[in-house]
Amino acid sequence: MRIDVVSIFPDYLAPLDLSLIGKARRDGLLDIRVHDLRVFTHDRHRTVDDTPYGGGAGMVMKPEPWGEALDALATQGDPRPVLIVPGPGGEPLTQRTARELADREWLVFACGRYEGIDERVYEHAADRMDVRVVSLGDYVLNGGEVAALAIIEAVARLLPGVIGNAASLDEESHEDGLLEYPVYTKPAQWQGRAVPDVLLSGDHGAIARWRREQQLHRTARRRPDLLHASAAADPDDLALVP
Ligand code: 6GU
Repeated sequence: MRIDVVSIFPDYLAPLDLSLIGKARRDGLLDIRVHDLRVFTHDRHRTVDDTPYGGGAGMVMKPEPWGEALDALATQGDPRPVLIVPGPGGEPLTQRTARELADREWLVFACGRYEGIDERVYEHAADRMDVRVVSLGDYVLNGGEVAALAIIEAVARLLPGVIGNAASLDEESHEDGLLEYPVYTKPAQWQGRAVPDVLLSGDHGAIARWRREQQLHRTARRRPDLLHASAAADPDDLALVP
């Protein structure tokens, strides 16, 4: 997969050199290129923002640098890229979104700052790219860079070869619509606290039932919104909901 990231703070994307994503890049599974938006300015101060038409607080990112940056990218390849614009006004990022993006060959991230990017940039980009504004949740970050890191990690780990143990992908929170069950490792006693007996029993049926129940309890308590969708899909689970 190819991923381009455009930002006025390319150094913010330095963590993409680390850990599993860094290894996937070195192994040639991920082609990630980070670009400085200011390269596409032409004035002495390399200006990327200006005051909003209509008034109001803050600054708006100018359309010209973004237009040039996206034009420079979109001639560089054949498949139609997805343009992902991280922002608190976007569609929520979910595991489904991550799976959809993982099926694409080419992702472009436009990391905005300030009050956002001039709306005409989205319209301009839509001729050549599938534009998606994506939010991490209902709170505000200073810019799209941290969100781009999160989205890239959620997507990249779904690609074949990025994660060593692919089986671990299936048993995670959100893959089956529920939160994950609690996990334990050795020692069996620690600080006066015991691992639940059932996990030491060797009874795989009992362990599977206990884990499902824990998932349902945990989801009911922390994310009741998820539980309603999941219980509708699996009526047997209703009996286990506290
Ligand atoms: Cl994706 N961007 C920004 N700037 N703030 C956010 C966000 C994204 N998601 C939640 N808050």
